Amino acid sequence: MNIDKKILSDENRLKIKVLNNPNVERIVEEYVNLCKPAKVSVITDSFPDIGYIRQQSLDLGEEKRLAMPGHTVHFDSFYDQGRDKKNTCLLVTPDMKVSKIIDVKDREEGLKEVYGIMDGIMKDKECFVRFFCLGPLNSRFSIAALQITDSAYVSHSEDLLYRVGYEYFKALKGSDDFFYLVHSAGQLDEKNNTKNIKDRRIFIDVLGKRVMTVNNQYAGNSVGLKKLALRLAIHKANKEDWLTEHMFIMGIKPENKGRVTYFTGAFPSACGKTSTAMVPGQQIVGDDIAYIRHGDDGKAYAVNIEQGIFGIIEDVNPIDDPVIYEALTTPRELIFSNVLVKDDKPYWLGMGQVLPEEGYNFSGAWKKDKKDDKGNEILLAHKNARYTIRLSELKNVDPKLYDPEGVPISGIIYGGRDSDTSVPVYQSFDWAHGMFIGASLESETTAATIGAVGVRELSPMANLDFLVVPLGTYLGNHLKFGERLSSKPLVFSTNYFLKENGKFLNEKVDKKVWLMWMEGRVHGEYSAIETPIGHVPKYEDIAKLFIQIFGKKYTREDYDRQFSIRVEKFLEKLARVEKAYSEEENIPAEFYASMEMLRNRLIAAKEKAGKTVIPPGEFA
Ligand code: SPV
Ligand code: MN
Repeated sequence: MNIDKKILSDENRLKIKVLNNPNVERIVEEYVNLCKPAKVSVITDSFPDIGYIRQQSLDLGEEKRLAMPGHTVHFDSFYDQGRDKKNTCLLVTPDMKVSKIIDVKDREEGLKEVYGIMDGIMKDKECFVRFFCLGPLNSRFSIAALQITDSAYVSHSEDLLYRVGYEYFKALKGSDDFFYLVHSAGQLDEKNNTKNIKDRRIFIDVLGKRVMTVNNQYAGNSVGLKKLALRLAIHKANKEDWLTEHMFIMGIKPENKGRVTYFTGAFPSACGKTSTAMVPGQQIVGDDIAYIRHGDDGKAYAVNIEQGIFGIIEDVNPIDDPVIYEALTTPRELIFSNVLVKDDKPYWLGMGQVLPEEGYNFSGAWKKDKKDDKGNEILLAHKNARYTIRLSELKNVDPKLYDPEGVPISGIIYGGRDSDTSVPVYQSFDWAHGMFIGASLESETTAATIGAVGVRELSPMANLDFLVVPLGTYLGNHLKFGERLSSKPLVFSTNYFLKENGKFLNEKVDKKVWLMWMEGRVHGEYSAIETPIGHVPKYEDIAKLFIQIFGKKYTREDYDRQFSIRVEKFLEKLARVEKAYSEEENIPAEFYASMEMLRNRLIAAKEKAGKTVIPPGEFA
């Protein structure tokens, strides 16, 4: 490798040499010589190497120790508190087909631009070279990933979130069958925050199986293995007939039935995905990204490509998220980000206790009523403040997290932030209608991405932000994937956010009832009402579940208010979806067939009932 010995020591050089992989050598050489760090550290799977990263996160000031053993805190820059959609784009060549809804840039131009920014970007900094495995080791699902970063925090986060893969790279036997992710937080200010935020770029180059991301720190932008590798995997899956999804994986375990039924669920960011997977009494496999493949038995199998959670901390409290709350308040290795710190203790919004009126947060020293330059109030902690933790630290981790075969999927859930249209839970008529439900998923934007919140947007399969293939290709692949399964997962829709007169119609914990109903449906334990939108639960079944689970009375009025079919609202939604898809090409015919079927059923129901809000009982 043509890298100066002062920068790459013999010891570090040897760690690369023994991988026997000319592709790795070429990539490391290229980016080290471009980014010009003062020093390169190559990190293997060894305990001392990983301990070194943990220590560097502290020594470099990217993390600070908190009072509780193992806990640290990291702050991202004030302007880098969510995924930066504006500066994220897919690099395309003139012959590449993509959707209008995907942000693209000419590949040649983009590479020139980002190489320009990367030239010398690691000046005086240390560069970490890391090897990971996306998915369990020794699994047909898994993909190797090489990470180059100058952030010890990014590297430390990846140790919590991913499986180490130095040994896995040796098994590649020199092939280039891996993704690579190059990151630099850029030059930092006295608060250890990116100085050149205006030069923030996240360029996805599927042709080179790589992502270059610079001048950022927020994990959704910087941690290559998370949302950046997700995009590369979507590209790969769509060429190879499997699925890469923005989905949790969980085992649902009804009481006294002696069984675990695995579900996946796609929810846009900050819409209850993690908290669903963490419902007390259930088992979590993963909360964010699933690879799904066909099994020999005709079922779909899924693995979590991660082994940790980068979760939203707001509203994690002993009532709503008891398992996570306990994990976050006891000694173990974990990283808080963008919370408030006072006397070396972390605080966040909705934690269920009296909060301090001053402390230190992502804006620096903070006092209640502090305002930003524009006069807007700066909250105690950012609404997208997070925690990073290994799943193995949680009591409810599923024993199959590391199973190379994955888990068999019996149900798929789609859920968005919808205040006025859909019911809390229903089931699709069939796989194609399920695809339509996923493809027409809408949600109101949240603090997980930079920009306005509360704007209703289409997000097919909650994966729109990460799509790098035409929407028609993606949906077609999804449809075909299911058609080939002899035992198809049932497909459901949930909505936790239904409101009336500005108030939520459900408690957060109600989702456990919906989960149990869906699980029961898989086992043929509940019949349902066929309504124009799909199969809706019967009042008696839901009322019984409320009693069983919470000892709580669930009235027929509650049911009618929550489960009535809002015909006009659904028709409006179909019109929005149709418009959003009108500029897309090659959308599967089944999508439009489902849309027409729904529209006709809704209109017929309205005419028959003579009203636009119809209680489900009227369809029974
Ligand atoms: C999400 O926003 O969907 C997340 C967090 O899971 S991020 O890493 O920012 O993508
Ligand atoms: Mn996510």
